[in-house]
Amino acid sequence: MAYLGLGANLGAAVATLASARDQLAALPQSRLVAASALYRTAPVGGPAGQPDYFNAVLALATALEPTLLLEHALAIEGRFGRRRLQRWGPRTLDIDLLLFGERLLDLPGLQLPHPRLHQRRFVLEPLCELAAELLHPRLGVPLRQLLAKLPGDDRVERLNQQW
Ligand code: PH2
Ligand code: MG
Ligand code: MG
Repeated sequence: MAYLGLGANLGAAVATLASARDQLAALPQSRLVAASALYRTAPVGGPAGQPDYFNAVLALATALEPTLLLEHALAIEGRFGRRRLQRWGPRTLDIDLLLFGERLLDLPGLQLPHPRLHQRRFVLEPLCELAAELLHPRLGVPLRQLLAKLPGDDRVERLNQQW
C-alpha cells in the first residue's frame, strides 16, 4: 500500500485536493483504498504570512513502481499550475509519497519513507486515521506513537466537510 500526502494553500484548495484524489484513483494499476478527512493546518516553514493549508492523506493500492507513481503525481501537480519558486512556499497542489509498503528508497528526488513524515502533525494526524498501527519502516515504531510524541504546538484542525 502507498500512502500519499496532499496539500494545497492557493486557489480553490479543497476542490483541487478532491480532483487530485480522483486523478490518483484513476491511475493505471491503482485503486483508491481510503481517504482521510480534510484538515486545515497552519503553514510549517516557508515565508511568513502564507495562507493556511488544507491537507489530507490517501491510501492507494498500486502496482506502479514508486518512481513511476511519483512521475504521475508530479504531472498532476503540474496540471494545477504548480510552480516551484521557493522551498516550502505556497502552492496550488503538493502530492508527497509518504510510505510505499515497507520500501526504503534514497534517490535524489524521492526518499521513502518521506524524510520529514515523523515530524509533521499535518501528515501524521490524517495518516493515523488510516494506519495508526503501521510501523514506520525506518524507525520501527507505530505511527500513532510518533504522533503522540510530537510537540503539540502546530495547529491542525480536522474538518467535518466532505471532500
Ligand atoms: N507542506 C510543506 C511545508 N509546510 N505546512 C502545512 N501546514 N501543510 C503542508 O502541506 C506543508 C506545510 C512542504 O511540502
Ligand atoms: Mg510536501
Ligand atoms: Mg512535494
